[in-house]
Amino acid sequence: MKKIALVTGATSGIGEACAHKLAENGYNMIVTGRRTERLETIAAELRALGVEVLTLVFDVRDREAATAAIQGLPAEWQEIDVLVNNAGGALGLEPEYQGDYEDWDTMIDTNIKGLLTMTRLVVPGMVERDRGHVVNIGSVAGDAAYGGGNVYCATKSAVKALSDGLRIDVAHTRVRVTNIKPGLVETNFSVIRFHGDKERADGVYKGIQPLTGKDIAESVFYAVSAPEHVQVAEILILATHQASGSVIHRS
Ligand code: NDP
Ligand code: 8X3
Repeated sequence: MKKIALVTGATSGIGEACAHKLAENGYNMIVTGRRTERLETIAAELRALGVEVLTLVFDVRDREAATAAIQGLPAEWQEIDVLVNNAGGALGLEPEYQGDYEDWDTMIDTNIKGLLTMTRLVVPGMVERDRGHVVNIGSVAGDAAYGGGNVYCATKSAVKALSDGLRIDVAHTRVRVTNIKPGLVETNFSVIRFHGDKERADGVYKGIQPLTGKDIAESVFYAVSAPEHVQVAEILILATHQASGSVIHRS
């Protein structure tokens, strides 16, 4: 029987690449996001790889919708083997004393509370079955703050704490927990961070070859496909010429 993976935020960037990588390796896929049409396009691409695909359209901040989606899964989709908590992003790069309240709420509600909701909904089944893998997409931003990163960095520090906490809480089971911490990855991330300012977003990746969603999907799959007795706890993956969240050498 094929294994089942659920990727949140599979409509773009890292999540989309993870969905492809897992499908290429034979996982039946549950892909989620808020954009129905985009999700259907991706589902068709994944089906062409020979796997079954279920799309779930909901906002991870909407706990009721998330609960209805997961509790309403058809019987044959309920035994999720891999949960990739990827949905998230950054909004703004203002100093902490000038940040936007709404941006803060969106980041906290998505990156922390949305990830927690998905974990709370999916992991009990993994514990009961004594198997499963939770991959949280954290960030180098969770290791140390950088200028203007304040609240985003705090949410990714929280992802580290929640990954470590979950790993402790499931240590009596065969469930594994991995925190993937990417550096600069060229996706829609910066366009969203700068509220649609494409030129400013492009500037983030100037003078350095950034990572791609595919690069991150490779490390997700490395962790997921490790032998059963191996738990890859964390992977920090940076672009060459990037030394940390704030040290980037550009040419
Ligand atoms: P993208 O903007 O390309 O993708 C973000 C994905 O998250 C989309 O599929 C989007 O789907 C989904 N999403 C966002 N908010 C919600 C929500 N409220 N409910 C459901 N889905 C949501 O960015 P990335 O691929 O770069 O980001 C993916 C993850 O990787 C994020 O957690 C980000 O913090 C993290 N990351 C990114 C890095 C980078 O440099 N790009 C580096 C380190 C970590 P939709 O719009 O359809 O809802
Ligand atoms: C995304 C990477 O360094 O732009 O988490 O915050 S960074």
